[in-house]
Amino acid sequence: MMCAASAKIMIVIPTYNERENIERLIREIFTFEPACYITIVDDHSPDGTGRIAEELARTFPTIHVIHRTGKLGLGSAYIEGFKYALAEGADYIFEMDADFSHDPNRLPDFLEAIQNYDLVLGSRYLNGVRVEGWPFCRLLLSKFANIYACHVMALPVWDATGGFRCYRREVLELIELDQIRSNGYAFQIEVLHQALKHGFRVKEIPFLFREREHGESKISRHVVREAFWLVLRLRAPLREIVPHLRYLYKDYDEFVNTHPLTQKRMKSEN
Ligand SMILES: Nc1nc2c(ncn2[C@@H]2O[C@H](COP(=O)(O)OP(=O)(O)OP(=O)(O)O)[C@@H](O)[C@H]2O)c(=O)[nH]1
Ligand SMILES: [Mg+2]
Repeated sequence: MMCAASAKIMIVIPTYNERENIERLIREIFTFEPACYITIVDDHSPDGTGRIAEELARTFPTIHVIHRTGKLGLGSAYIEGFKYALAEGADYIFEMDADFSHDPNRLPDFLEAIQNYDLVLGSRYLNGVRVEGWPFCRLLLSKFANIYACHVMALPVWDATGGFRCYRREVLELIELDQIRSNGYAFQIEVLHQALKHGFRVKEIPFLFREREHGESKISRHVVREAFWLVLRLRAPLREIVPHLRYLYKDYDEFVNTHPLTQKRMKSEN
């Protein structure tokens, strides 16, 4: 297995109006992972985030900026970033928001976990709720969205919509990125679903999500509707949902290991 020291790590950060955050975030990332590469995907932010990113790329040679023509959506920004990371030979590819909701000091924990798994999810809802700064209604929406998605799709996780993740390159190589059309929460759910369908080993690690201090949220009603319909479209057959419920609340590791899709991959590998 590849050891983290020789692996190429790339962090993909989509940005839209993150002027107050981007530079500080980059500097913090480098204090925790000095050898990593960063790809910023900016959608022609009206507040000039793209220009700041460009200046940062001149200072730090391991930063690359993808400038897009306008606000084309979060999912497609990730897909462009992932494709670039694969083309550049990255071994471990991170998804991370620019607004400090995802604390860079946790990057080493993801890298430790990815040594034994294919996809590591930062989880707000594994063994409790770890969200700071959200109004109760927003928390309720997010928590219920995850209960709904994970149960209806029989996903062996507690947080399927989070955007703090680390992928082995093999996962992104096998997933059909061009088939993914969703943009908000649905994007995260769809990529996770595809990874599980291919039988990749998924691990959740708990992290504390903090609401942004600077800048504005880009979340919309459309994002919620999109996720609702995606989950129904990708719903699991009842025979998968029943054992899912039995295990999920009992022995989580056993559940992941006996998940029918993981079993399928193990068989195909032997
Ligand atoms: N390139 C690009 N980035 C986007 C787009 N929409 C959001 N982002 C970025 O994606 C990340 C997550 O977006 P947020 O607006 O923070 O969405 P959220 O985390 O669900 O909501 P809040 O944190 O509550 O504001 C941030 O880094 C945004 O700047 C987009 O259309 N294009
Ligand atoms: Mg955010």
